[in-house]
Amino acid sequence: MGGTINLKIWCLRKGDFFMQVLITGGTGLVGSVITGDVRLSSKDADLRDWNQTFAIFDKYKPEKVIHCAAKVGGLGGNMNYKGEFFYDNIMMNTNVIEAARQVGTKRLLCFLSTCVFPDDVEYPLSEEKVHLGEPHFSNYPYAYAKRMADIQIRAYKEQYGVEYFTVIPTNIYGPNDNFDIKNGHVLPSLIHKCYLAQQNNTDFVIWGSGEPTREFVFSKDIGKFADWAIDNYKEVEPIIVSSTDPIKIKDVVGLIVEYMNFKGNVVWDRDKPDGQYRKPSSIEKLKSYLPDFEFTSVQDGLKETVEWFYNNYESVRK
Ligand code: NAP
Ligand code: GFB
Repeated sequence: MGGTINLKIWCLRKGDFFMQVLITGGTGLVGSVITGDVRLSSKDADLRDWNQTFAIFDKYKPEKVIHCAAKVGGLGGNMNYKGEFFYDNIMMNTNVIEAARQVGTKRLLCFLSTCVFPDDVEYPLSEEKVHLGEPHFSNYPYAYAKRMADIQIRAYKEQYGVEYFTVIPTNIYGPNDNFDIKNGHVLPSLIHKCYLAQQNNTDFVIWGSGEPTREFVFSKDIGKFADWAIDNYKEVEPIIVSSTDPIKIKDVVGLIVEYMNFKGNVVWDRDKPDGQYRKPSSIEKLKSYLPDFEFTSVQDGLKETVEWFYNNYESVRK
C-alpha cells in the first residue's frame, strides 16, 4: 500500500500520471465520442514518426489504448491520395502497436474498416474473410495498410501474449466529421454540397448513379461499442460493427434534401465513380456478445448531424 503511494508520488514528480485509457486520433469523428483519460491529436505527436510515437506512449504508459488515428477519406480521398493513404496508415499502425507493447499496454483496440474485405467474396462479409482476396481497386492501399494491423496484432498476441484486437466498422458519420467535398465520405460531403447549393442557388450534384448501397453507422454507436469492447472483448479475431441496414445512395440523398429543406435541382454526375456496388456485412458475432445493442437509425443520426453541421459551420473540417 505504502509502496503504491510512494510510486504515485514519484510518478507525479516525474510529470507523469496514472492513466487508464489513451485515445489516439482523439479529435476525430470517432475518437471524440469515446470515453478516455487522454485524447491525442496530431499536434501531440505525429504517429508516423517512431520517436514521437514512443515518446508520447512512454510519457503516459497507458494501460489501455483505443487507436483511432488514421489517414481517412471517402472514395475520392482514397483514389486521389493512394500513396499517403498507404504510407500514413501503415506507419501509424505499426508505430502505435509497437510503442504500446514496449510500454506495457495491456489492451488495445485498433479500427479497421469494411473496405479491407476482398472485392470478390461471398456476401455477407464476415470476420474470417478479411484476407481471402484483393480489396476493391479504389482503396487497396488503405485496405492493405489496415490488413497489416490485423497481421501485426495476431503476431504480437502469439509472441507476446498481449490482448490487442481489431474492430471493423462500416461507413461512419456524425458530428465532427470531415465535410471536405472532394475527399470526405459520402454523407458529410453531400451535406456540405447541399448547403453550398442552397447558399449559391446552384445544382446539388451527386456522384455516380445513386444505385450503390452502403451500411451507415452513427459515430456515437461506435463510441458506445468501443467503450464496451476495450474492457470486454477478448478475441484476437476482428469484430464487425454495422447497423446492417443497407440503404441506396439515392435514398440518403432524398433524406438530406428533406432535412436540409433543399428546393433546387438534384443532378447525377455519371462520369463520377460508383465505387463498390454493395458490401453487406454480418453482425452475427456482435449480436452474440451484445444481443440488445441498439443502433441509431440513419434518419435520426442524419438529422442530428445536419443540425450539428448548421450550428458549427464556421469551424467544421471542410
Ligand atoms: P478522422 O475524423 O479523420 O480523425 C482522424 C484522427 O487521426 C484525428 O484525430 C487526427 O488528428 C488523427 N491523425 C491523423 N493523422 C495523424 C498523424 N500523422 N499523427 C497523429 N494523429 C493523426 O477519422 P475517423 O473517421 O474518426 O476514423 C477513426 C478510425 O475509424 C480510423 O482508424 C478509421 O480508419 C476508422 N474508420 C472510419 C470510418 C469512417 O467512415 N469515418 C469507417 C470505418 C473505419 P488531427 O485532428 O490533429 O488531424
Ligand atoms: O463514403 P464513400 O465516399 O466511400 O461513398 P465508400 C461512396 C459512394 O457514395 C459511391 C457515392 O457510391 C459514390 O458514387 N457518392 C455520391 C459520393 N456522391 C458522392 C460525393 O459527393 N462524395 C462521395 N465521397 N461519394 C469508403 C472507403 O468507401 O468506405 C474508405 O473508400 C472507407 O476507405 C469507407 O473504408 C468506410 O463507402 O465507397
